[in-house]
Amino acid sequence: HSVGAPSRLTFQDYPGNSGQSAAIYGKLAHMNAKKAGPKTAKNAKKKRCILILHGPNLNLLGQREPGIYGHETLTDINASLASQAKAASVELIAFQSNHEGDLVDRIQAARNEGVAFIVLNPGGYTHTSIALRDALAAVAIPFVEVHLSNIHAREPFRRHSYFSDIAAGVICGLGSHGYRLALDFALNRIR
Ligand code: CA2
Repeated sequence: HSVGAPSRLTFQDYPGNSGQSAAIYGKLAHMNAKKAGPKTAKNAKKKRCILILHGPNLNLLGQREPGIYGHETLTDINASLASQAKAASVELIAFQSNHEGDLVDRIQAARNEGVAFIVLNPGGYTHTSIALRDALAAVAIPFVEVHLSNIHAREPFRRHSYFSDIAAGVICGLGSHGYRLALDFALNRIR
């Protein structure tokens, strides 16, 4: 990853349904195509992808406080998530920023990019950011909130999150495995 810059981890098209439902989908698509005429940009199937969003200081992973946050770097985690998404033929976008406004911009942009699901570790903004919460509520893209550490077993100020009540779910305390579980959930949800 690079701080402040999005990294496209995979570029594969979302394949849509598979097996029996693919056959049904194909048939319906064919019937609709007859009625609607040739495919236009408007009715073309939109690509769906998953956005992994990392908040402030998570660029330091693996370099400091391994006792709390583990030994893996953010690059390691993103690479692992990328291969997980690739195996499911889904495109993944990973973005980390130390700046609240950049994270808000990234969430707003997601609406126009076919992002179907967000996996979010808001970092320290978990406990402070109404702006990030408002952005997620505005785009109405479902998300899972992930924390490496168990925020309920630490200082009292970490117990409150501005995101948990509007999240599809919350995972905390499972280290980097939490991201993989969240992505697994997201991959199943958008199928
Ligand atoms: O446990 C988590 O994932 C947190 O979201 C991490 C945030 C913290 O403010 C939240 O309460 C819980 C902090 C991220 C800081 O990451 C560092 C990584 C390595 C070294 C120092 C900080």
